Amino acid sequence: LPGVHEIGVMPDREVPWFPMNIRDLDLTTDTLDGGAALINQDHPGFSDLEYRKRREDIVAAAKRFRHGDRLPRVQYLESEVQTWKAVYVRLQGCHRQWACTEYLEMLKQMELYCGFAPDNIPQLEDISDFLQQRTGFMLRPISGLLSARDFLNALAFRVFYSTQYIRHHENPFYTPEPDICHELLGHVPLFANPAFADFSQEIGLASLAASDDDVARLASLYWFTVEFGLLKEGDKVKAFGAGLLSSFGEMEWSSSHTPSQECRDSGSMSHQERPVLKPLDPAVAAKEPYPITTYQPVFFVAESLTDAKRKISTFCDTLTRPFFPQYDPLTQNIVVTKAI
Ligand code: HBI
Ligand code: FE
Repeated sequence: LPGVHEIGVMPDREVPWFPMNIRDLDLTTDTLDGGAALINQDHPGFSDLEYRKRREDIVAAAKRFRHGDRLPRVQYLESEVQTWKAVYVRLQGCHRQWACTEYLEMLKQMELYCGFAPDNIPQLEDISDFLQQRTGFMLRPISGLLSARDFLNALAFRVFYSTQYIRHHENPFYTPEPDICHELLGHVPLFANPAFADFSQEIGLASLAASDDDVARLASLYWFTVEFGLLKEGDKVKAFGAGLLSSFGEMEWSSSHTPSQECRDSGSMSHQERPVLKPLDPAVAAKEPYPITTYQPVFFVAESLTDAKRKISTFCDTLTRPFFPQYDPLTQNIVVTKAI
């Protein structure tokens, strides 16, 4: 195997296949829906043939992509920019109130260097170049939802899969699947933060050759941190999870222990119920059930992003595998340094 060094005793157990070099990610881009991009009858764009055709074009470029290629640039349509703008403007007020400082500072920089603006949908290529200079993270275009294993495995290489199409214009504030608004306004800014980048990669490394049960645990941990994580800032609780940062409804709900008039959207949440906030404990988060189509009943609160990094790192060390993989950024190989 390329990249395997210093194996004392070869593991005699079979482990699930995993990418050993960053190029191997070219082999794991099969999406769960076989590339139809999850348009089913519930999807707002289901019966809009023009929308479907447009998505197919954008998705086709993602499918042709191979490691080392330039990231496809999309010439977005005026109607797509309008959808983006509606989301961008709607989120700005909520971010000021509920986004963590690290996110706000990075969004400002991305406005300066990556073309983030209400009237412009930024290009993955520009963002990826920026992230590589900050934390070594890079973006890779993808046509839709991957398996949790394939998705998490890429994080070991500091690669984040990003969709490039946009939600249907009829409903700018709802999407049943990831889209460019969720990726860019939710995920991307924090990958420029070193602690965040590090723990994302740790989850990725822990997922390589992991058992199906451990992949499910890591997907759950990912969900409660990268997607829906909260952190403390003084006496306030702020959002760092992308599912929160890209949805004013979720942000409002997660912070409904401190109700606000400004971002309240009447009827968007049940007023009797409040979410439960728990201190971040990865072992607990890894087992916590979560709904994917309704607001989250439970959130985990980290002390800070470095606190999350420390706790996630400790947790990942508790998962047992026949070997211990590390990433060598010089060769872009996974290196197995210790047989256990
Ligand atoms: N695939 N493209 C894509 N984007 C995601 O955010 C994503 C995924 N597959 C699986 C997944 N997320 C979740 O299972 C995470 O919890 C890993
Ligand atoms: Fe996401």
